[in-house]
Amino acid sequence: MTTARAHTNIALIKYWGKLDEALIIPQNSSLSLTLDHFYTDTTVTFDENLTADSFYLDKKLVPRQRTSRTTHVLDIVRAQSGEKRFALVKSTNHVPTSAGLASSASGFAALAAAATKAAGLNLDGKSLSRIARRGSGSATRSIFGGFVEWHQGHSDETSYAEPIQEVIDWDICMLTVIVEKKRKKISSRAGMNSSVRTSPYYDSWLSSTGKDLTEIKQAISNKDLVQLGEISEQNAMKMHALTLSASPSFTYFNGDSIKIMDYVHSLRAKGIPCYYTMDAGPNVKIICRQSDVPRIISELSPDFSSDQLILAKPGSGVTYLD
Ligand code: 2P0
Repeated sequence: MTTARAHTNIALIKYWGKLDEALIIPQNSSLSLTLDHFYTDTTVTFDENLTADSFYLDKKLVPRQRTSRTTHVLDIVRAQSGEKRFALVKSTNHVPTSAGLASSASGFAALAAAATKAAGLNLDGKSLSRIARRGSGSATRSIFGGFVEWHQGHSDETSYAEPIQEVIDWDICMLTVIVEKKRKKISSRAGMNSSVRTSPYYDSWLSSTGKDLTEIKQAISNKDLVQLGEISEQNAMKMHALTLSASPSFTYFNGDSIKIMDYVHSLRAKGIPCYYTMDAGPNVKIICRQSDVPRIISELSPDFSSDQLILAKPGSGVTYLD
């Protein structure tokens, strides 16, 4: 029996589209910040008395038809380790599930870490990230803490994550504004597939994202919040332009998302460096200095209550709890 904890991550340079759907090889490299506040704890026990894998999420048994990705990752672990038994998997999510806060990232990273160790494997972070990737692309990056790059690669061996700056000794955080907790209407998987197939701007996205990645790594190395924020915000909006330009068009924004973007613009006009990013859901993450958070919260307070605002600081990579 092994328990692992993995934190979620938010991409600053987004992953949005697959080259290989089965192996989850992305169309571009991406880069994220792992966050301390949102995480998943997963316990895996291989047991000879089980006749199938069984998966409990937040103490509820998940129906078999919704566990195919979990079983897929367990099958990969069994093939690598020689473990023959089925597994009991118990996960507790400290992330609002499916609210665009990447619970699949922490979920599959924790599963990869717990299942490999329970099966007797002792893998390094790079190998663990490749297994997490097979469950969900964004999980690749949640194996490590701090700023993490997922190298696109072109095969299972070459598509993996690597830490860029694990210990962050400068002032950066994300203020998450929760405007919706419900399951999203269009999954990331379906949304990115549609964007790749139908957006006339997809090639431009790919060519400009490489430049964004190079420049943001420079900003991280210089500990330059302004440059990092500008690149992140623009990269996020380019990703969302792919959904708007898909056929049929769709969007993850809602009215509150736009309202928060307006607030961020006016805060910047008042001299506070803050920037927004969004994923496959309407919640907005504001990249800013922790020292500016009280001011930002007070500016947002006419429209957003304190229980909608969650401060997330840079988080650590996978850890084992036993
Ligand atoms: C990211 N997102 O880089 C991007 C930006 C959402 C927006 O990765 O199909 O759940 O399981 O590989 O990882 C969310 O997609 O998709 C995601 P799959 P995943 O974080």
